[in-house]
Amino acid sequence: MPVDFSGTWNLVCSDNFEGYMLALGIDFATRKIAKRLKPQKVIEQEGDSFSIQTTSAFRSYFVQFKIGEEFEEDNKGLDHRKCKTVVTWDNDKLVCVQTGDKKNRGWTHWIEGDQLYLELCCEEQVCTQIYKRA
Ligand code: VLP
Repeated sequence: MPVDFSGTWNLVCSDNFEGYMLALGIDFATRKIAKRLKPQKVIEQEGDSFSIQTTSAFRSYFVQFKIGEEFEEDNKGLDHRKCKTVVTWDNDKLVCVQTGDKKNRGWTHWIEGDQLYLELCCEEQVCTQIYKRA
């Protein structure tokens, strides 16, 4: 049985989100707002099908995918760059690779205890976030 990421998760801490946003070319005014946000994630996992809704007071983002199936991601409301995206399992970690204009772009989710981890990468920057169940 794979890990079940399903549930509602609230951000409790975030490290180097600023560096990640800079690597994505997010402008100063947007970064200033975005760094104060405490997003909530609602993850639905059914077999190999996932949806992740990230909601904040400022912007929200929705993505859905099947493990191993490449799709076109629009990153609407984020940096708006289109990527060829694929998500796979690495043991109990969910690993997303976002191929496009930015090198080394992607994210990894895993669970430790009752906490959901998210590592966001872009170029040389790594942002680590921790979420707790709502
Ligand atoms: C853009 C970069 C902040 C900052 C401006 C808007 C959405 C894994 C994955 C599923 C993500 C989240 C990426 C956040 C990039 C912000 C608006 C913040 C709220 O999540 O769970 O999409 O990639």
